[in-house]
Amino acid sequence: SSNKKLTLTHRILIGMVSGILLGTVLQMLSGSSLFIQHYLIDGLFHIGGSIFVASLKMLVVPLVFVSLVCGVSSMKDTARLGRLGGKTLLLYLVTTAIAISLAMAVALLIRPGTGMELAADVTFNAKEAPSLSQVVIDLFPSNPIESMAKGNMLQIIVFSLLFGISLAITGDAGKRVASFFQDLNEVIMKLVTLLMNVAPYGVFCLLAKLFYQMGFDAIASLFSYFMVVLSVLLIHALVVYPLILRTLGGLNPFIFLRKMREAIVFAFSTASSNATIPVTMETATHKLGVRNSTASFTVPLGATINMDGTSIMQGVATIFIATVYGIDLSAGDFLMVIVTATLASVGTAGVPGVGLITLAMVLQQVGLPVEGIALIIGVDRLLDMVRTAVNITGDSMVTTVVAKSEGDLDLEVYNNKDAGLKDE
Ligand code: DAS
Repeated sequence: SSNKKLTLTHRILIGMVSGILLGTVLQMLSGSSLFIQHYLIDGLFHIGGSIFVASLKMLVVPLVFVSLVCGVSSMKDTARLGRLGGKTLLLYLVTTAIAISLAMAVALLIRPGTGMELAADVTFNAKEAPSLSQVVIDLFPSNPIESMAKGNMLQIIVFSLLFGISLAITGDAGKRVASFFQDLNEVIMKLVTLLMNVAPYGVFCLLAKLFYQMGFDAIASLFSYFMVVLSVLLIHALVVYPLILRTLGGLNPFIFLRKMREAIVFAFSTASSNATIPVTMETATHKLGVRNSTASFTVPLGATINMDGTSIMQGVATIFIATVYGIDLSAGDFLMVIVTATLASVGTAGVPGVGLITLAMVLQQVGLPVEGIALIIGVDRLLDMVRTAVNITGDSMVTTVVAKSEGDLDLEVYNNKDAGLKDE
C-alpha cells in the first residue's frame, strides 16, 4: 500500500493535523447533532484517545525503573553519577530561570491585560502546593511499591538509583540481576516501539476530541495574553535551545529540532510530560544517540522538575494578572517570581494543568490575588499543550548537552538523519 512510503513520523504528523482539522470542523458543524456528540466525540474518539493515553502511562513506571537501574548499574564509577546529577540539575534550573525571565521581560514590554475590564465574579479555588521542605522529605520513599503504584517519579528515581548502585557493587549476584534488567529493558523498549506504531490513531482521536471541545471564544478576549505566551514559548524552543545546543554542545540544532518532532506531537496531544516519557526516552536514545546511562536518569528527572514552558506561562500570567488588578510589582517581586516559579516546578509532576497549581504558589508569594487564575483558565488547555511540548524539548536538549559533555553521546547517531524509529 502507499502507506509503506510514509514513515512513522509522517503518519503521526498526519494523525495530528487531521485530528485538529476534523475536531474543528465537527465543532462548527455540530449544532445539536446527537450523532457527533454521542458516537464520535464521547464514543470513538473518547475511547480511542483514553486507551492511547492509558497505554502510554502504563509504560512509564516500568520503563523508568528498569532503564534507570540498568543505567546506574552499568556506570563504571559512581563519582560520575554525582557529576551527571549536578550538571543536569544546574542546567534544568538555569534554563527554567532563563525561560521565566524572558517571559516576564516580553510581558512587561507588551503589557497584556492593559485596559481589560475586571469581571466582578472571578473565583478560583487553589489547591495546596507543597512546601519546599516537604518536597525534599518526599524524595525518599518509605514504600517503593507505593511510589510506583502512585507513579511518584522522584521517589521512583531515588529508589532506582539506590537499587542500581547496590547492584553495581554486589559482585556476582549483582551481575546476574543486572543482566536480567538489561534484557527486561530491551523488552520494554520494544513495547514502546509497538505502541508508537498505533500512535497516529491515538493522536488523531485525542486531538479530534480536544479541538471539538476547545472554546475558541475565550482566546479572542484573551488574545494579547495568549499571543505573548505563545511567542515566548516559540522563542524559547526555537532560539534559546538552539543557542545552548550550539554553544555548550557544539551540536547542530536543526538536526535536534527535526528529531524532536514525534515527541513534540505526543507532548502536545497528551499535555503531559510524564505520559510522554516513553517517547522522549526513545527519541533521546535511538534518535539523538544519548546512551541509556544518561537518558534513563535525565529524562524522567526532567519530566518532573524541568518545566520551562510552564514557567513561561507563569511569568506572563503574573504580569497579566498584576496589570488587570492594577497592582505594581517591584524588582524584588520579579526576582521572587523567578525563584518561586523555578523551584515550584521541582516538586510537581508533569501532568495536565499542573502549571496552574504552581502559579497559585507564585501569585501568593508576591501578594497577587490567586483568583486571578480564573481570568486565564479559559485558554489554558491549548497553552498547556504547547508548553508541555516545550517542557519535553527542554528535557531532551539538556539531556543531549549533558550526554555530550560526558562522552555519552553517539555523534554518528545524532548526525544520522534516518536514525531512530523504524516502522515494524
Ligand atoms: N502539562 C504540564 C506538563 O506535563 C505542566 C503544566 O501544566 O504546565 O509538562
